[in-house]
Amino acid sequence: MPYYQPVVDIQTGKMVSAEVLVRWRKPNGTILEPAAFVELVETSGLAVDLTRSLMRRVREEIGSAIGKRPHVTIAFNVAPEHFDDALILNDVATIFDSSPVKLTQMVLELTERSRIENLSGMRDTVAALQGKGCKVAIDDMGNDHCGLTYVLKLGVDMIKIDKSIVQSIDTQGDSKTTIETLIDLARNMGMDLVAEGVETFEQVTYLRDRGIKAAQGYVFAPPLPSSSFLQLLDAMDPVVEAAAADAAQPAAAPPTAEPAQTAPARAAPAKLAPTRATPAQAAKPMPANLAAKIAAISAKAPPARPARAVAAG
Ligand code: G
Ligand code: MN
Repeated sequence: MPYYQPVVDIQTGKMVSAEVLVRWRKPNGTILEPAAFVELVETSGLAVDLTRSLMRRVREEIGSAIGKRPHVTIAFNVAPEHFDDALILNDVATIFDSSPVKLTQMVLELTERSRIENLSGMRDTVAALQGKGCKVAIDDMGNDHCGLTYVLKLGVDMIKIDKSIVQSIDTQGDSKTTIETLIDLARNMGMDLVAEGVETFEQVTYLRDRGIKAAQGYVFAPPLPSSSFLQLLDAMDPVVEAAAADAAQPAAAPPTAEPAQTAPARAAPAKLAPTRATPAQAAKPMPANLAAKIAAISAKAPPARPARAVAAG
């Protein structure tokens, strides 16, 4: 079943994306983390089917909410073999074509745990996906398996910095070197960077100070089931319907409000997809704590009492 982890713009506090992560609920109700079954899924050749069925579930669960927010993307983990013969392109197009979600809202994360055999074939698939407006990311960059070759040769749009690098920012000097190198690389190649596994406010500050725009991790939110994720999305990014806005009273604004110190708002309001959403949706009571927490962390001062002062400049 899909879980959704928000990706936050740490310069503005907005939600920019959600990564779809699989959780396996056993009949007895316990939830298995992917680490416990990813290897099984990959070695048994089920990865392609698993991604496909996740995509369908995601379309049903959050397709309408995502469709109303064209500036928010959905990221899927995709196994290398799913890039063979442009299979993934076919799947994305078939599954999302007649849904509210646009292909420009798709991010496909190449999770590379085994060596990629057909680099030029993969490169063609990446280009074909980009031709349809999808973005392609290299996942887990900086961990033991993920090589520079893929970044240099595949022409991807985005690098996701592995959580092991982010988590050792505070303790290992070479992590900082790795991050700075990735920042240079991304800048030179015109790619976006997303930091994964961000767990502390100090890490957010470090990443933001170096100009990294997007981050995800437990400091913001864990992967959430669709109901919580949708509430959070509404709290962080309420959709104001044209018709509903006329009728709505000012008091109907969500209680979580804007983060106090939000940086400049998006230049132009994002185009809203035509939609039939109920006005109630924008006014629903939210998991105020989570949205407020994210707003606080994304603002430039620590959420509660600072453990230590944030260095000025
Ligand atoms: O490899 P990939 O980046 O696709 O997987 C992300 C994994 O990391 C998920 O299993 C998710 O639950 C986990 N995760 C997400 N945020 C954090 C975090 O802040 N810390 C740690 N340790 N794991 C995280
Ligand atoms: Mn991933």
